Amino acid sequence: MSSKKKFCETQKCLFVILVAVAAAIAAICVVTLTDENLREKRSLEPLPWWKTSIVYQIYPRSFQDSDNDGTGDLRGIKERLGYLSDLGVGAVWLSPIFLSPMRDFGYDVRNYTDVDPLFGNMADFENLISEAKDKNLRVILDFVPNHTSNESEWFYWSERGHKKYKDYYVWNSGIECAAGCDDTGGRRPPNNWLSVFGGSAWKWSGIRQKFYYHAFLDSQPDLNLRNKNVQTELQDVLEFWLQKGVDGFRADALKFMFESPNVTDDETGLTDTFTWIEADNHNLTTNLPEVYDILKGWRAVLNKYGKDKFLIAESYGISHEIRDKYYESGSIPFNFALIQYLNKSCNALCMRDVIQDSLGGLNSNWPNFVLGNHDNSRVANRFGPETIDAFNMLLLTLPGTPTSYYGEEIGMRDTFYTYRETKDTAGLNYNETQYMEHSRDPERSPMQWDDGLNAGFSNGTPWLHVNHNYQLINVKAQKLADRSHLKVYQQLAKLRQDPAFTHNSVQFVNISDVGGNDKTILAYIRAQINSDKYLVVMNFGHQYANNVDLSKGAGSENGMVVVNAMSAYQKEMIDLKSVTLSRGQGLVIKVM
Ligand SMILES: [Ca+2]
Ligand SMILES: [Ca+2]
Repeated sequence: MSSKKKFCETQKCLFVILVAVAAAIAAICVVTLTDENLREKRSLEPLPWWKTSIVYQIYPRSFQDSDNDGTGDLRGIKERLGYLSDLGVGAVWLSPIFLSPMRDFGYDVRNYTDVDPLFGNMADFENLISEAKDKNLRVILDFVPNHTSNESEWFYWSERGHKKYKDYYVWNSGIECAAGCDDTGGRRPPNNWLSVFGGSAWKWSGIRQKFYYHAFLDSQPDLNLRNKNVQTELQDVLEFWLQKGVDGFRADALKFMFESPNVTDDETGLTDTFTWIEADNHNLTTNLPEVYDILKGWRAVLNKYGKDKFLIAESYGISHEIRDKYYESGSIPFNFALIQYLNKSCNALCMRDVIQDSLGGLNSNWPNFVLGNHDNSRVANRFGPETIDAFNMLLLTLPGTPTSYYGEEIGMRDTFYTYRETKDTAGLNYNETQYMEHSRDPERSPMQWDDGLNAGFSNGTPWLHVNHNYQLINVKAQKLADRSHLKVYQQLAKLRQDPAFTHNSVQFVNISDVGGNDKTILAYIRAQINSDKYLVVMNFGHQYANNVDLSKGAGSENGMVVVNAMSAYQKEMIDLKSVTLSRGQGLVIKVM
């Protein structure tokens, strides 16, 4: 329009303004209410399952062996679904179960739509899904889109220049080399890009007479995600499993999806010792923005099967800006802050900063927290066994979706394996004095079910031996005990169904304001409108915390302990003006 109208001449316009003013007043009221009552407006809409469920990660090799070949399998998992249901988790995420030569234990997929015989067959998978549905458990699969195994049929044909497959991977002729390149056709890699596992990311193929790019092992060639056919193939994989009834996917290694098309550019500042989980400056090989369109495409596929399908993205070392783009593209980026930034020297104040930073700027985006996984030492080893309950309490009472790693509910420990016993390539890439720093076997030891042979994991010889502590630490013993890590976990899982916990905000209690030590005590309130109000308090210090006054933060002098990681106070009224906590003790208190 060329001519400007005078500001608001019509009745319709006045009406719009009135509505806008009313809406603004209403918004101010809601904000005030939130500030005053530490509570959020509750939606009447039922929440999607992933907002109310704990996700439980199973490492299938190590969970339950059903046929005594020493390796966990799908039938084994199916046998234990009752346990998971009793535990109170809502979803299980299975690390890869697809056909694989297992150089990287399934993260090297030979065929995305086949179950590896080690884990069973398709009928076993279908039975598992069906049984999980009966028990109201969701199943999430691992999706490895960045690379396949070099034994994949796609790679076989790509290496041979087949018309359809020749551009399925990232091939390059490299640069002519004056000397010392006899094994690589007289050529050298096109640039200095490094593999995550060390050394050049380019591997010469004598068959194709070209180099191929591999961000990880050289047996894991990167797919060429710029190829539309590859994009379609991956979407077809998602559809295949969605049709089988899965509830979502955990997408692996997304920051590596795209590489710069300008392969003659070197990356600057590379060293052999960089770590890929840090927010580093690999601008040519990580975090390229093309990944967002791929994610949007996957989200569209998932939505065809229901809006509540879950898509969580592995996302080590990304900025908040990139995190938000993952959200915008229809996925939830895994939040690894509790893994990356918490350590023994991170006190309660530091933990609070880490949590607040994670929640910072999320707005309506749904938070999530992860405390452990198949790539990191167990909680008992990272922070000390006396803190197991407090850490499970933290994970299960923070806002958002928690992901628990198998065995953490009973406080399993890392297991020592000699160099000869080591199976993980990441460890075997190093020598006998260095392997322990790199091997991920210790956190992958078999689940400890009971005090019988091999902890009830297998009647055969386990692929990794069980931890020697299994007679003390096992599910059966913890079920029988009056109080155990397992029982604390169960109580927390049940409690977090309460509306006080199923929203995305948290109010920290300022301990130093009331003369307490905020380097020792971490405390926060969880509540929303019309819900009960809970105070969560944990002692992460190295000694007793005596007579901490939590009444001001809680807005009351009285509370009732509903979960207690130690023996005192259980189901008892408590004077919030004087709370005493031993090292590692955590309490959830219903404020009265
Ligand atoms: Ca087996
Ligand atoms: Ca890639």
